[in-house]
Amino acid sequence: MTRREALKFLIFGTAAALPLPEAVAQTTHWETRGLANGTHPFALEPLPYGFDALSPNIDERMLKTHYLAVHWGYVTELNKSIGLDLEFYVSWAGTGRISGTTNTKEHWLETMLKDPYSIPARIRNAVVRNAGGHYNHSLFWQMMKKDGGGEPTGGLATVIAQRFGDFARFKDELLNAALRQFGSGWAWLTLQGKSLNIETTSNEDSPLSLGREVLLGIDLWEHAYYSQYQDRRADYVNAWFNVINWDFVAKRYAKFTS
Ligand code: MN3
Repeated sequence: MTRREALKFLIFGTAAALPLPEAVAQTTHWETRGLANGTHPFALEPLPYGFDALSPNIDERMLKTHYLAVHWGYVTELNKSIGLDLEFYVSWAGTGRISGTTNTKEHWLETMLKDPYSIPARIRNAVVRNAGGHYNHSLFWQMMKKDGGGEPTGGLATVIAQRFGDFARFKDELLNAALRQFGSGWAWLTLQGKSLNIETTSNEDSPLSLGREVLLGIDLWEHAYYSQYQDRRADYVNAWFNVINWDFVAKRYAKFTS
């Protein structure tokens, strides 16, 4: 299935014939020097829930398009741009760094974002842009869940209260940052050392490139909310708070601080 066919499918297709995400990922054909189909390093990982799981906060059609068209596009373009420099690709493949587990690929993705100058100059911009898109969206799906929301507990709740006063103030601050972000981008709760911060990035820029770790983030591109919320970005952000997967956020906090 080509991207054009997938898009056509999203618009005109029926639920019964919906392709599996894995199938979409496997049919992400790309042609480049020396690399056969099927050897592309990155794939669209399955969503951890169904397309209707976040409804009504994030409706099925919007999530489907976001995942199958937007995220898939980043993965496809990331593979294509990496494939334009066979030496760069082989430098990872040759040492076995991409032949193993998903973790290994995650490590590669993180390395590219933390140290963009490790990427050959002529493919750097395209790789960083699409690696950011892939990384941000891969986390975004996991940061949400069916029947999520509420407030964090345990150590994460304590540091949020210490840093922001209380959960309500934290929520206000994140909402305000999201509203102030001009144009496409993301609002984040990040970790720098042991310090929590709310910040925003433009386009698909990753906090990793600024030396931070990501705990939580919200996609502020219009494709993430416009079809359901139009220009009511605040309504979207408030609804998103109802689907946050705080367990996932707490695990990330523990991973980076323990
Ligand atoms: Mn997006």
